[in-house]
Amino acid sequence: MTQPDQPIDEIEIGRKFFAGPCEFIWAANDINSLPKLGPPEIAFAGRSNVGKSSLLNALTNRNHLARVSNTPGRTQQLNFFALGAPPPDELMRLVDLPGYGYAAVGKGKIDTWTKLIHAYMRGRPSLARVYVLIDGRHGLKDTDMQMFDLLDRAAMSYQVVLTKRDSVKLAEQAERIKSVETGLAKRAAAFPEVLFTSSETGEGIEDLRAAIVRLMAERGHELRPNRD
Ligand SMILES: Nc1nc2c(ncn2[C@@H]2O[C@H](COP(=O)(O)OP(=O)(O)O)[C@@H](O)[C@H]2O)c(=O)[nH]1
Ligand SMILES: [Mg+2]
Repeated sequence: MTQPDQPIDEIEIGRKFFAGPCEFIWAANDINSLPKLGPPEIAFAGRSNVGKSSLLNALTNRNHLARVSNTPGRTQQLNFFALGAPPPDELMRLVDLPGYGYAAVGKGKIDTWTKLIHAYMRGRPSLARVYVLIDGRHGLKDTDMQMFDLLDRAAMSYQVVLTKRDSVKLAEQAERIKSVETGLAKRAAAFPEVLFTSSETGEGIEDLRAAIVRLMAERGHELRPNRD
């Protein structure tokens, strides 16, 4: 007999769900080329090189779902992935947002980026939450604050995930989480709890999956592809 309110159950549901079907379905270059509305969407944002592609791969247990690159600032599209069942019956979508804060793309491109992300967040009722990734080695940067401003303005629910935990000394990890939580304290749309993950070791990945399972359940959307 499972107990739906136990975190252990969410971790198990998350493990099964993210091991299930997952495929790339759509790339949008602008706000007019989004895919038709479907199941809930979870979007991932972060500065270029923060480890977003690596985290999407770790989350979904795939090696090449999202391209891991050493060349920041390349992807300027919104990439959509269908999970839980083959499309059009997918239970949830992941959305890989273009990276921000890469100076070399220039101001014109940054404005285009901001407009696109803002329009997507404002006009997408199926968007359940944005995960904002922050490099755990460096903590918050000005461009992250600008991202939070954008999310707060759009009244878009968001949660911070610190990345590259394997590269941060154990003694510094709690401090890093605390300083980010302090930075989020007065932000209306921010989820108060900060996660710390490593795509290299898998630390924190099951907590992120569980957080997504819980969020979906709160919206009345159970992620239970295989009941056994
Ligand atoms: N040590 C460590 N390096 C990571 C981790 N995640 C990503 N990286 C490295 O960070 C760089 C950027 O990763 P990528 O996933 O392409 O970042 P993106 O630009 O945000 O998509 C690559 O060299 C990755 O190998 C992690 O959890 N630990
Ligand atoms: Mg990437």
